[in-house]
Amino acid sequence: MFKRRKDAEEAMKKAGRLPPGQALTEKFPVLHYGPIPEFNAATWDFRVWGLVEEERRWTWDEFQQLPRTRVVMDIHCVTRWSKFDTVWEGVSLRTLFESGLVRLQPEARYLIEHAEYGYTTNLPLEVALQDNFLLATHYNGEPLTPEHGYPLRAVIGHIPGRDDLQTPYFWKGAKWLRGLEFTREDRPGFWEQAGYHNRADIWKEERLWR
Ligand SMILES: Nc1nc2c(c(=O)[nH]1)N[C@H]1C(S)=C(S)[C@@H](COP(=O)(O)O)O[C@H]1N2
Ligand SMILES: [Mo]
Repeated sequence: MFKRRKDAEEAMKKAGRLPPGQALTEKFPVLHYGPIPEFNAATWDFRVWGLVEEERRWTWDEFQQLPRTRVVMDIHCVTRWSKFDTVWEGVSLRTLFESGLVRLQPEARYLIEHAEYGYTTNLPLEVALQDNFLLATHYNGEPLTPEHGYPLRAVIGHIPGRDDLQTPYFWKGAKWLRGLEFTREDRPGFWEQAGYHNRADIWKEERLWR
């Protein structure tokens, strides 16, 4: 078992997919601050506000109708575990713009993800628009489990071969996501304020801010 994990890790390292200081895991660790929220389909909503032409509010039923995307990526947690070839399905932010469902004001430069209990995390707009950022409802073909963010979470990871894309650590994907805010100025989120790196590039090991 240990040997198999080590062999898989070595293969990923050879393939250039293991960022410095990371170790391969075959499990799916759970990491967050605070309790796991309850989900109520009747009261849940998803809001888009800030520097948008019109604010949006979708119910759970309406959110299901949005165009869907599937992305396979490697996820890298700042606590040094990496999980490879994870499969996510949900709604891509870029699709929301391209389909005209959300229209940004020209000054918008940052995305603030808002989750239950006031958790936030921030990304530059150009990163949130990449193919490796998804608003995910499903993991490996199944709805998210409560501890991994059911019913909706943001996900950011590395798409193998797409070294043109920026990849931050996994905390930049908020679980139990409830809304997106677009801003002109950057605004460090929960872990960023706690001392984690604002950009968090996995290849440069941008773990802590200082
Ligand atoms: N709402 C919320 N989302 C969160 C967090 C949190 O504390 N609250 N923690 C982040 C951190 S630090 C990590 S590493 C990932 C872990 O996701 P996982 O539990 O699915 O592995 O979720 C991120 N999303
Ligand atoms: Mo984390």
